[in-house]
Amino acid sequence: MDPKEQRIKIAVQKTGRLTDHSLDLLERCGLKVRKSKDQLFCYGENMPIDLLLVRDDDIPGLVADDVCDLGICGLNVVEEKRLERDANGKNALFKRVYDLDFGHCRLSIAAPEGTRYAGPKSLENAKIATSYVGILKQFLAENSVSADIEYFSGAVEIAPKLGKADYICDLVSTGGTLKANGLTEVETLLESEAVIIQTQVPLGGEKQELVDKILQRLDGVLQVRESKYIMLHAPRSALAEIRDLLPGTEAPTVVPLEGSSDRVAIHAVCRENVFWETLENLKAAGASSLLVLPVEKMLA
Ligand code: PRT
Ligand code: ZN
Repeated sequence: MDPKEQRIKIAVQKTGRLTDHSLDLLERCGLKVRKSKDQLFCYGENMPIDLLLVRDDDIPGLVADDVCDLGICGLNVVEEKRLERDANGKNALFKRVYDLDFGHCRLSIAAPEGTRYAGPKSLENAKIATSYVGILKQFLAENSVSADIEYFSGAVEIAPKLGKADYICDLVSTGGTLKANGLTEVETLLESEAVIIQTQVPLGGEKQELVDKILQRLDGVLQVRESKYIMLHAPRSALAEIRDLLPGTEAPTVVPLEGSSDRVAIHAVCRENVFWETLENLKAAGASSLLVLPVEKMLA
């Protein structure tokens, strides 16, 4: 390795809900990594980008302390760590630069079913169990409510059953865990998804160029995920109607069909998924020979 080579370090969750998606996205951006035995450090073989595999809670700190240039983790963790640093009089030193549209969940307050909840004032003097002390404190302060916060590092949902809390404040995705524990959501504090954070320390020309390139490739990767290439034949007279039926299409290509004065071939990239209903509506509008193909790569 050239010692002067500028390499980017990205912190990624080692094992957890975000790991596969994060690694898959980076791979789709063209990165090939060599996994080392201890799996803590992955050397980028074809790009000057290395990965550090760590616990998600450590990611904002690693970026803030300039150990890593970028990090991928949940907005819930990013916000909590920012508030934690704030409370300790430290600057955040990391900024959110990209939303990744996976790892969706929300940080919510939940109460045992049957609890009468009439807005934040119902939390006055209540005991609330959470691992998200910073975000919860901020919510209570914004609503001028004073409550007892009980810190739980895990299994927050069992706190009411154990008699340790009246409410919980935890992440919810399908709501299954709450239901299984006889709890119901009463308030959402934060809508979260996986995001990329970057150090606030200026990276310097070469490194910043590389970061910009990765973010541009991510744009392409995220766009093609939903995109489909659609081909069909249709009467020229139905063009306007067909165009309106194609989801998320800008300018379709229209080509005359050999031996037919009336029918044309239409090719278009649809930026949204194409469902069976769309195909059935296109057919009803006069389309035939419908073909929908996945899009592999896209660069705007
Ligand atoms: O070991 P490490 O510290 O790295 O991992 P971790 O155990 O802290 O995190 P992990 O892997 O569980 O989650 C990583 C990130 O995924 C979180 O910080 C969120 O940004 C995101 N995420 C998305 C979730 C969920 N959905 C989720 N449902 N994180 C946790 N949950 C838990 C929640 O805490 C609750 O226990 O799942 C349960 C609720 O799920 P539902 O579907 O029953 O509502
Ligand atoms: Zn964690």
